[in-house]
Amino acid sequence: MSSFFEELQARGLIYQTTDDDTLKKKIDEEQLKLYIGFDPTADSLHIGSLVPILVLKRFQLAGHIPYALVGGATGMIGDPSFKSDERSLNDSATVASWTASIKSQLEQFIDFDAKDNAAIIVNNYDWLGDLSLLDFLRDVGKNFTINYMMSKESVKRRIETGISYTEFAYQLLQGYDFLKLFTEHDVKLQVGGSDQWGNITTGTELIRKETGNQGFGLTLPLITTADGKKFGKSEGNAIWLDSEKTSPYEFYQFWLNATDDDAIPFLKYFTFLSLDEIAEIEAEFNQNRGTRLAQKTLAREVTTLVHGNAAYEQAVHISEILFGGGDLKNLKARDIKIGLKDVTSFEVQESTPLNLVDLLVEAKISPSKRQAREDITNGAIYINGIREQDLGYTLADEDKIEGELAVIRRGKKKNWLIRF
Ligand code: 545
Repeated sequence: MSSFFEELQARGLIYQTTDDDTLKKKIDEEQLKLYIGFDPTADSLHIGSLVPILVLKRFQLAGHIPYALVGGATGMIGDPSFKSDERSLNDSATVASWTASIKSQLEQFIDFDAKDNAAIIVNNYDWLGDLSLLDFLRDVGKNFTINYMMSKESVKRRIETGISYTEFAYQLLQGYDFLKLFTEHDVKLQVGGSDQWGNITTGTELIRKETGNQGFGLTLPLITTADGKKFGKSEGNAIWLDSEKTSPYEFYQFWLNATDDDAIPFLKYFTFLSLDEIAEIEAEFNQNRGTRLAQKTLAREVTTLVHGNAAYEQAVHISEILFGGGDLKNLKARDIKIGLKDVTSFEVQESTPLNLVDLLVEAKISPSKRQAREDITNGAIYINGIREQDLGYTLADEDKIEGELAVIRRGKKKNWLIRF
């Protein structure tokens, strides 16, 4: 594909721009500096930030210079955009520590050593931190009417429920950042999710008023799923980029569980496979969706991007052990629970007998004592992946993975999760 702008369009990554034609020309013909901002609202980014992060990388691969802005200052205020309630303020030590974590996460994705277009990371605390209130009101605030600020979708939505003056002023801080980066770094384009449109256009407006020049904005679509479920959650939990908060196995499983309808668009948004490669995968996948080729490719590509190849291989290995057989002892209880979330689980009570024959009956793994004995002698029973043929076997502490659970398998496929 000759044009990078067209490639972004073909991937479904462009939701809205301030000026399609001029921007397309700039993106395709010049080396542009562009930025995306991330507020430290938690100690880690989650997959809701992945499309924007990868877009920074896409621009870099196309030769442009990406700026990642961490909102050390704006994180102390809270963006009201598309939030139905007022946020509670975080204290400055917390925000400072989250700023550091977010910064180091962003650093994994973009290249700070690229020869002609090294990425740059900035923190808006460096200029907003000691901007005086009087200067702010005179230099920034004077450019906007309350009417203009209230016309933003993000503010309008909150008029009924209420919005503090603090959050109301947020758009001016983000606008000021864009002006600052525009005048001092020649950053001409701000990118963000579609929820950021109002804040981005406050910036282009401020740039126009203060400098008479044109800044550009581009928004990305918010990712939705074909079945209308909220994207980015699994069993109600956010999928974080930090492997301590969401294990690489859980992360891998999340992508593997994408529906058939989501898998192809997700390949376009979340991977660097070319559109031609994706078209080939789609054709093959449509021949036989049972292969789950699209989901497997997606899970491989995104897990490798975020956690590296070794973590991806380990995730595949965990699946093989869980579903293909093998010793489960070295797996994490958490990963086992995720992998086996759909299997029947049995809660061990004080009164539950732990000798194998009785436990098989109690947990309804074998229908009767007679059958239980037969299953054991026939070699059909596995504890944590290891065959157990001793009729007198009693489950002991060493069978409890992290003291919490054991997996009993009967026959080739059927698993039970025994919870202690
Ligand atoms: C601050 C100052 C600027 C420019 C931008 C900002 C941040 C912006 C904002 N963005 C969102 C965000 O989420 C928290 C990240 C997790 C720790 O609030 N006002 O910071 C998200 N953003 C990426 C995309 C977004 C947006 O980081 O723009 O749309 C999500 O896809 O919600 O000068």
